[in-house]
Amino acid sequence: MTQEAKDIKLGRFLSLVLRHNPSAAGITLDAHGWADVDELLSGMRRTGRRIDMDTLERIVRENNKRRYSFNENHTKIRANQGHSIPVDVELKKGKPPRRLYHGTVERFLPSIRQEGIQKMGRQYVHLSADFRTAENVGRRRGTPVVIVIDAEAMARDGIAFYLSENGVWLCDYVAPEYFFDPEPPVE
Ligand code: HQG
Repeated sequence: MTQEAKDIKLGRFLSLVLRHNPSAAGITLDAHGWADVDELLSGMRRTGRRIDMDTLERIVRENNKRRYSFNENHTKIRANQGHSIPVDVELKKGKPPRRLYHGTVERFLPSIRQEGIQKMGRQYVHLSADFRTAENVGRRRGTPVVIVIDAEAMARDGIAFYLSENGVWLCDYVAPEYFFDPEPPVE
């Protein structure tokens, strides 16, 4: 396996540990989602994975979505967003762009049209600032469908938006009244 492929595999496990299930590496996160780096490395090694500080630094630096951050002296690490467990990653409130995009798949549309976009397993609904990114989010599950959202109207109505360290827009819920018509993927 190439180093890149190994890093991607380790990164997947890191996301599992830092967002959903820290006990998979036998560790805990603090209230702000931080894991102790030494504990994380030894916990990951206990599962049979080969990882050292240089590898972890490289994974964080080269991650395609900047999913993780270190604290200043690199003794702690956390995921920037995407958690299903209740941690407070101190997200900053922000004024969203006029439109935001949610990538999903056709089969969820009837329910989404009826109930709006729900957080499902995660702490927030995830929205993208551009169409292409949302398409890629949807593509994880099949042929993508992108819902275009009137974020300007939501903000005007007092709905709070947060911007994660890696540029994902988050909110609690998007009601169907804020949808423009879903658009097909761009060829
Ligand atoms: C759908 C990845 C039926 C929703 C991505 C989505 C993103 C509904 C799925 C981040 C629904 C939830 C998050 C409703 C929402 N009825 N289905 N009422 N409301 N859904 O994975 O947005 O690579 O929790 O459309 O790039 O897909 O992990 O959310 O399909 O940024 O860093 O329910 O995860 O980032 O799925 O993805 P998810 P998501 P990472």
